[in-house]
This record gives sequence, structure tokens and C-alpha cells, in this order.
Amino acid sequence: MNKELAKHFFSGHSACAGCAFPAIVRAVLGEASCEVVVANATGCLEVTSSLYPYTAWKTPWIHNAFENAAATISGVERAYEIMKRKKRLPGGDKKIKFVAFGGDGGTYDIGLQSLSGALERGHNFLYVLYDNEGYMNTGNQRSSATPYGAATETTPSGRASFGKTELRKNLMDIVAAHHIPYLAQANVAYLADLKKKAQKALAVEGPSFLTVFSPCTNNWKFPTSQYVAIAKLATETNFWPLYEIENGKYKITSEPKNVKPLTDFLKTQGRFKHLFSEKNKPVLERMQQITNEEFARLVSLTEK
Ligand SMILES: Cc1ncc(C[n+]2csc(CCOP(=O)(O)OP(=O)(O)O)c2C)c(N)n1
Ligand code: SF4
Ligand SMILES: [Mg+2]
Repeated sequence: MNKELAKHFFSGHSACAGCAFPAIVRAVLGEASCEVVVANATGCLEVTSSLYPYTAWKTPWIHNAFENAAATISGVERAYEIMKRKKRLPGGDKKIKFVAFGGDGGTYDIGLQSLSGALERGHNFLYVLYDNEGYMNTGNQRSSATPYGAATETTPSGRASFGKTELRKNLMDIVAAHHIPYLAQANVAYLADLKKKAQKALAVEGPSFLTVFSPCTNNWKFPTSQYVAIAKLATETNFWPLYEIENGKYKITSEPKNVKPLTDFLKTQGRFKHLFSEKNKPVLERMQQITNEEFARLVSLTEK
């Protein structure tokens, strides 16, 4: 293991081979120019990196409940600032960046209230959402990040249903509505773009937010060698555009030259396998239409 790359997050975790989030954690924290303190919501990242008596973390790390990563990190950040002001820190007053990691279940759904509070109060922290589009640690239940049409344990496909019938929540817009200085959508397959965004997000004095596409080999049902290829297809089909919102200004950071049909992405994963039947043709068409409309809307936001 490259020691520089693994400065904050080492080997010894038990994430599945071919899981995307170890690369995300390393890419983001690798851009920190000072020490970091991490809070981690319950989920696959937390469970697989802290199996007692082992830990993969090389940095101060707090596991909190599923719902309150943002509340925890904002409390730690405030406590540190107050102790610094009162000169109660034995190590002086070194600069520390406070970072929270949460999955989509812990962010879009159950942790949304604590995230909203911390963003609105203006704490100096970075929140990183690794989005694997479902509750993976508990065996693949749907979250509000799960795409329309995907089969999960709680939105099974079959005679009566084609999978999830609701659209993904637009979390970037919800976070943007808090008027924070910097937020961005990134993808594990585009590491240079992710690192650039992490650098910007870590440099913000105040709240910043990153949402990173994080394929799950186990529950999306694809071979362990394929997570980068699949993540790349998500952006090449405009399913997962790469963009940032800096001081309210939207910017697409990398756009595919030749946009591929959404089916190129969908056909790589077992969770969408049922959609390739005659009966579900209209669902595929609707998914392509949703993708086109969402991308057109994003483009219109960049023009404002
Ligand atoms: C209040 C609460 N409800 C449910 C659980 C059980 N639980 C633990 S991890 C998890 C899924 C987490 O999903 P997500 O945040 O998307 O992270 P992932 O496992 O997908 O990485 C659930 C439901 C819990 N720990 N706490
Ligand atoms: S179940 Fe999915 S998200 Fe969890 S460790 Fe395995 S590949 Fe990663
Ligand atoms: Mg998840």
C-alpha cells in the first residue's frame, strides 16, 4: 500500500473487493493540507473500517449514529474553536479540517435534518456523501437516492412491479438552497476532477459538500473488476453529470463529447436486468427521458 495515498485511510478494512468508497476517502482526504478529524455515519464505510479491535483510520475518527454525522462534526468543530479561543489546547492552536462521511441513506434520508442544521448554522466543515444509491450495509433496501426502475429488496421487480417507482431526490438542489459557498457532484471514476473539487471544498472557511458516485459491486450486481468502468458510464450517459456550484454559480466540470444511451450504463448491472424485457420497454424510455430532462435543466442552471 502506498503510504502517502493511505495517509488517512489504510488497508485492513473489510469493504468488498471492487467497492468504490476506499478510493473516494483516500482521494478526498489526500487533498487536505492540514490535519483532519472525521465523523462517520453508520453504513458500509463505517462498519467495514472499524471492526473491533481493528481500524483502517489513521486519523482521529468518530463513529456516530446513522442520523447525525453532521451534528457530531459541527459539535466537534465548535468545541475545538472554543477551546482554541480559551487557550485550553495542549497542542497549541493548529489548523484542523473537520470532515463528515455519510452514505446516501444517512444523508438523503435519515441524516438530512442534522445536515441541514449544520449547513444553515455555517459550521466550518466538509460533508462527503458517498452515494451507492441504497441502504447497502443492511442488504440493499431502497433509499431516496435509488434510481427509478432499480430493483432492491424493498422495491422488488416482478409481475406486479418494475422496481422503484419514485424518482431520485435532488439533494444537490436541497443543499444548494442553504447558500453554502461550495458544493459539487463528483464520480470515483474521475479522480482528477474529484481531487480538484475536494481541494476547493477543503479550502472553504464554512460548510462545503461533495456528493460522489460510489458503485456497489455487491448489490448493484456487477463483477468486482468493473466499478470504475461502470462509474465512467454513469457520466458518459449523463446519468451522473459532473458539476459544481460555487457561490451560487453552477458549472459543468466535464461533459461527455458523445453522450451514450442510458442503456449502456443500465445493462452493466443486475439491479436493472429486469428492465430489458418487452414489457418494461416503456420504463427504459421513461428513464432516458428523465435523464435528458434532468441534464437539460442542469445546463439551463449553468446559463443563469
Ligand atoms: C436509526 C437507525 N436505523 C437503522 C439502522 C440500520 N442501518 C445501519 S447501516 C444502514 C444502511 C445505511 O445506508 P447508507 O447510509 O446508504 O450507507 P451504505 O450502507 O449504503 O454505505 C441501516 C439501515 C441504524 N443503524 N440506525
Ligand atoms: S456492500 Fe457495496 S457498498 Fe458495501 S462494502 Fe460491499 S461493495 Fe461496498
Ligand atoms: Mg448507501
